[in-house]
Formats: sequence, C-alpha cells, structure tokens
Amino acid sequence: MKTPDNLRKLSINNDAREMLARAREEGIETVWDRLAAQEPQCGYCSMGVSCRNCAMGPCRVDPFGEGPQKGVCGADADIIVARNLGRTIAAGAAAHSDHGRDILEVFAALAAGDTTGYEIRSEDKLLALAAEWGIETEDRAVDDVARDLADAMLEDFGSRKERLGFLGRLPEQRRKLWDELGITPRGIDRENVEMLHRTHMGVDNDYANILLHALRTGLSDGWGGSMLATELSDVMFGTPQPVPSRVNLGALRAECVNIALHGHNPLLSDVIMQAAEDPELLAFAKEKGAAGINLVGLCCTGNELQMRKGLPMAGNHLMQELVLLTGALDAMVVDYQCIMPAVTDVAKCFHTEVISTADKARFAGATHISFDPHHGAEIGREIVRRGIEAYGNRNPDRVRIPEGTVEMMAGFSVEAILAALGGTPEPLVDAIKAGKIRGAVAVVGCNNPKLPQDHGHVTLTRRLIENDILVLVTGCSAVANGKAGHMMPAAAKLAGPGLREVCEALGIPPVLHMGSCVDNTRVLTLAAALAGYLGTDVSQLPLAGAAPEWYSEKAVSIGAYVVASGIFTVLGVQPPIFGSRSVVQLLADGLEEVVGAKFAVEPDPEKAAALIRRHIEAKREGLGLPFIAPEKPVSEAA
Ligand code: BF8
Ligand code: SF4
Repeated sequence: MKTPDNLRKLSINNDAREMLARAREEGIETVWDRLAAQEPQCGYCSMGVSCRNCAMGPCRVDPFGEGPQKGVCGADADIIVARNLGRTIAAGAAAHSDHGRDILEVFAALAAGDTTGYEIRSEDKLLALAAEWGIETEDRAVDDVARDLADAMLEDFGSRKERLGFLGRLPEQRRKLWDELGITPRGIDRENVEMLHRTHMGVDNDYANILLHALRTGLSDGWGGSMLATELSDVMFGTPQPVPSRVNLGALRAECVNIALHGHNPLLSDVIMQAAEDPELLAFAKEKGAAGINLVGLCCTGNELQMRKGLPMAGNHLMQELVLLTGALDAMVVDYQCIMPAVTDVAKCFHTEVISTADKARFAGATHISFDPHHGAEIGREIVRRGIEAYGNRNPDRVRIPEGTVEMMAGFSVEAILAALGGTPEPLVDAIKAGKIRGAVAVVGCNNPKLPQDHGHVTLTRRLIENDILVLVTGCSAVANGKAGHMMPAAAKLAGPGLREVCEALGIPPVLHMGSCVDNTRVLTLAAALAGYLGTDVSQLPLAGAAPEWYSEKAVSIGAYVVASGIFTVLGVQPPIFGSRSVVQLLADGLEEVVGAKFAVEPDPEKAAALIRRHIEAKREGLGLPFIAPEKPVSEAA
C-alpha cells in the first residue's frame, strides 16, 4: 500500500497527526491510504466526460479531441458534463431534503401527540413560522397550530404548488428573476425527480437548459428541504443561542464511557443526550467502573448538538476514523450521510461498537437499532446502555487520547445574531456602510483527503477576518475554525481593526458558527433579510460563499443554491466539469448575467481570499459604499 510519508501534508492538526502515526504503527488503513491506492484517479471521470446513464454505454468522450467526441447516443461533452452535474446536485438536494422530511414527519407526529422524547421547545419560532405560512394562530392550541403547519409544509414536497413556502423571505427582485428564468422551485421532490427525468437518455439535450434546472433543483434544497430541516429542528430542539463548547479528540475522557454521535440528523442524538443524563444509566455506568457518560460530536450531528447544547466536538469529516484510533471510544452512533463505510473496519481493531440507527442507512459490521420516533426516549436509553456495556470491553492499555481541547463558541442562529445586534440588522448594516466590516463570507463544507485537512478553511478564514470581513461558518468548516481558535470572542484580535472593534463591542467572535450543513439556510435567511432591509437584491450585497475543501454531493447542491440566490461562490476542489468548455464558461462567467453570481475554482486559499476581497470591494462600489484602502494589499491572483 502506497501512503504519503509526510503526515504534515495530511492534516494541519496535531490530534489527527498523532492518530495517523498510530494507524501507521498498527497497520490500520485510513481514508488517506485508500486515496493513495486509487491514484491516479480516472481522468475521464475527473473531467466529467464519462457516462453510464444507459446500457448502450458506458461511454466517454475525449476532451482533447483525439478519441470519440460523442457517446453511443450522440451526447457530446457538454451534454454529458451537464447531465452528470445535474445528477450530482439532485443527489445532494435529495440527501438534505430527505433529512428535512424526516424532521418534518417527526414534527407532524409530535403535533399529533404520537412521540416520546420530543417537545416544542421554541414556541416563538413555531408561531413565527405559522404566521409566515399563513396559518391562523390566535386563540389556538399550540398543537393545533403545529399540526396545520406540518400539513402545509408537507405540501412543499409534492407537485401541487407553484412555489415553495419559504420564498416569501426573498426580495421581490429575486423572486421575479427566478420566475422569468423558469427556475422558481415548486416542489422539493418534484425538482429532484424532474432532474433525473431530464438526464435520462434522450430527454434534455441542451446543456444550458439542464444546468438551469440543476439550479432549480439546488434551490429546492436551500429554500425547501434544508430550510425545513433547520427551522423545524429549532422548533423541536430549540433555537440556538451563543453557547461555549470545545473541540478536538481531547474531548474524549479516559475515565468515562465515551459515545460519539455521528451523521446529520438531530432527531435521535437529541434523545441520546437526554438519556445520557438519566440517573439510572449514570448509576449503571458507575457500576461498570466509569466516572460518567461523555458524549462527543462528529460531523453535522455534532454541529446540531453543539449549536444548541454546547456538546464538545471530537472533530470533522476526516476525524471519523481517527476518533476510533484513540481506543477510548465505546460506541459510535451513526444516523446518515458522510459516514464512511470504513468506520466498522477500524472499529474492529478496537472494542468500539458501531450502532446504526436509520433503516435507510445500514452498515455491515454495525449493530442496528432501528430508530422509531414514537419510542424515541426508550431507544435513546437502549443505545446509551449498549455504549455502557461496550465500555466493559475496553482495553485501558490501548487507550491513547491526544491531549487538550480548544475552546469555541457556537449557537449563532439568525435570531441570536440579531439579538447580539440589539434586535435589528441596523448596526451590522451601519458597520458595513461605514466600512468597518467590508462584507461577509460563508466559509462552509467538508474535508477532502486530497487537501491537507483544515488548511483551506483556516487559511481562507484568517485572511478574510484580517481584512475586516465577517466570516460565517457551518459544517466541517465550523469544526476546522474552532480547532484553529477562531471562534472565541478573544479571536477578535486576529481580525482587522474595523471588524475587531465591532466584535469587541458586541462580545462576539469574528467567525460565527451558524450550524450544520442544512443550516446554510440560516445564511440565506440572513442574506435575504439584509437585502430586504436595504431594499436591494441579494446579488448586490458584499457577500460571498466558499467551500475550500468540499467533497460531497450535498456541497454541490449548496453551491448551486447559493449562486442561484445571487452569491458568488469559490470552490477549493475542482468539480468534474472541465471536460466541457461550454459548461465551465457558463458556470464561471455566463451565470453572472443570468442570476447575478457565478462560481470560481481556486484551490489556493490565499488566492481565494484575494478573489473574494476583490469581489466584495466591487460589490461595495456597486452600492456606492466608501472604498477604504484595505490594510493589506490584494495580492495578485489568477
Ligand atoms: O453536511 S461539511 S463532510 S459532515 S457534507 Fe459532510 Fe461535508 Fe462535513 Fe455535514 Ni456537510
Ligand atoms: Fe452512452 Fe448516451 Fe447511454 Fe450515456 S446516455 S451511456 S452517453 S449512450
């Protein structure tokens, strides 16, 4: 097995390097080894010019013009690349939206009094959503309002509507633009199904038309499935408020039963957190010799719990195997998405029990405990009990927990940000107008083993805050920035003078944790609210998005809805589109004319920061805001 020698190239974090060294010593395979074994990866697939959409294929076209230029059906590179991208976006949108549906179904069951372990924890939010969705609230029982809201939201998944229920948050200009372009998302499932239909052989054979529908499919995620997931999670689990937390593998505790909550959906993990405080289970843990029950988060399930309850994070995407390598994890509870099948292989090298919980996401080698919200509380307790039992099998001689955690703050929902601003966006708008804050950038998305873990997130974020750009983070980027120490109020000293002044006055960090990946919709809501406040379109604001280390289909869907919503987005990993010059031209240039925003690809975070700063200054100029020469010169970028 060929493995790169220098661990420093794999991750910027000491805890990761320490566990990678252990993996080497003990011959335990990780994601980096498997990537090396795949190299060189297929050039056709990397450029997006291979197709297996039908049994006349598989086909591939030669982007350099020497081999075939068309698949068996006659599809050229433009069609094949656009179809592949459309399907990728549909898969990502489906993942987010199916998560949203799962939340919505439990919310509906809760409203019907048919669950255990759930309650409405944010009545304010429920009533605000009901008002937004045109549901009568006066003199009505909360459960009745919730039932009607659930029914109305379920309609968003179907085919009977002309537009999704959350589009009223957008400025009029943007809604009109989408109507004119024919990309107003109508039904969440509908746009996904139509994307699959259009990319069947012999349906949509116009690459630009395919890509427009791909944007619409992404919009059905951002303004549909993901937004439902965020909003209803807030209703059921609480609207996040600033909360202290910690991050790193050091969050594991040798003396405790350690249970990691991994995946994306807070439905189960929330009841597990309740179970971990159950006196009977705590007594059982003590009986087994443990000092207590210690829960840690991974990926976005972790983010959901960190945002609302300050749950310590063990790490982001590339830490999921390394947390097992500590030998101190007794159970890894998984729901779905971003959970490598390899976790059960690594777990076998230790005593760790992997417990799968979603019937739609099963793992060979895992114990399956089917999650049923009607008995949420009981299932939560059963899972914690198994974790305690697994603790009994732990070999203390094999425990190696990297020392130390980094403090961070989470919990910056839009409501929390507005509260920090004194209830209105005005102070933020004033700070932007005065040039103290030049603009805001959402730095989001994954880790990818093709890049040094967290380097892109951390470097880009640092350059942006140094230049007075407020950074909003979600997903694995939030974890990366937490580890880097960017997410405590004291990090204001790393920011430029203007941003520093604002952060110090408000007592907030210059990098705000806005949640999991479905919570990128909080960024949309904030952007739309700012645009509404200024009476302008989102595309005119000094905003940008960046996914420096993305890997997932969900990230492509996010990119699609962010750009279609009018926000320039920089990707740090090349998407598989470079086999079609037309597709690249449209996404990286032509879209600007269509939706007022476009994509850029820039793997070097220093250059990405320069691109974003130029973009933000251009938007400021467009709004007639004062140009103040930046502290540090914009370095020459591509
Ligand atoms: O939804 S950032 S690696 S964990 S896909 Fe996955 Fe990417 Fe992490 Fe969360 Ni989002
Ligand atoms: Fe080949 Fe066309 Fe079938 Fe794709 S759809 S596999 S290009 S014949």
